[in-house]
Amino acid sequence: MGLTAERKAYLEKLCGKFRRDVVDALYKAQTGHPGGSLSVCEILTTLYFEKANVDPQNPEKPDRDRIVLCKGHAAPMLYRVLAEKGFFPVEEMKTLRRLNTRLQGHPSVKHTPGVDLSTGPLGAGLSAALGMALGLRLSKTGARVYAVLGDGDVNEGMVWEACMSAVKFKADNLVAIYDWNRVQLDGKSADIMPQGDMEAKFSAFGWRCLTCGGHDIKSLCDAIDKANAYPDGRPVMILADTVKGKGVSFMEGQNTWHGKAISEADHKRAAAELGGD
Ligand SMILES: Cc1ncc(C[n+]2csc(CCOP(=O)(O)OP(=O)(O)O)c2C)c(N)n1
Ligand SMILES: [Mg+2]
Repeated sequence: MGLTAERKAYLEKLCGKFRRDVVDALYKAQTGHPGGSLSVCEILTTLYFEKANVDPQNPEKPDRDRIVLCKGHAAPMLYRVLAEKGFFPVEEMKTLRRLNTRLQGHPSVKHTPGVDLSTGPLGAGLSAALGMALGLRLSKTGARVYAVLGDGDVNEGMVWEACMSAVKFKADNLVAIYDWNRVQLDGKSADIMPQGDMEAKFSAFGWRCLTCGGHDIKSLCDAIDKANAYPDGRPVMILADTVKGKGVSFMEGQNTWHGKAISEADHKRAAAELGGD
């Protein structure tokens, strides 16, 4: 069934709440990554709440879809989405980045319910996701693997090795979503590593390439539906147009908000923009 207007409004409301809670958690922690977390909000919400086959009551079920947050530094948003979905209590967000927490600075498959792969080193996620996709194909469960990449991932040679291998092995149960905000840790992608025509590049590697609005839940749903509708032997790359720091005006598009502690004054400003309690 397509996305109803009610469901879309519900998911958008959730995203508003997630943004506020993540900013609050990062403020409390005085460490972590605001920009990339805010950027990936709708992508993760659409996957976990609308498109992926996951079950918090049975987090290890073998036929579940796998979701790999390759850009592991955006863990706070992943945790907030997982908590809302029911993998662990929302209250636990208070422990973000504290000693002995299950919610570490980067996702840990060993510690955090619902996490399918420990990530953080950029570039490694897509290769692991490909391995998962090939393994799942052997098990004939129909499970799919969604890998969420950032600009920093795409800079890494290993991603392009995975791109070639995924085509060679016809991994059409692998869907990569590129959170394409065009900003990295210390500047714009255009300055750090100019990307050129990404659609042409992934297509030339043999991927089926789609584009969508990365903050538009309907657009994300349509792209994921298209990706899954006609597996044709090719892996799928969804280029999702996003804004780093989305939702907080003074963070939007600013690499300076990649990984910076939020001051009391900035937290007040952000909270006023995001609303909520
Ligand atoms: C291999 C590797 N090199 C460097 C880093 C440090 N690092 C963490 S995040 C980041 C930039 C990531 O930018 P992007 O993927 O565009 O993330 P987003 O804009 O979505 O936050 C870098 C260089 C890392 N995690 N892994
Ligand atoms: Mg980026």
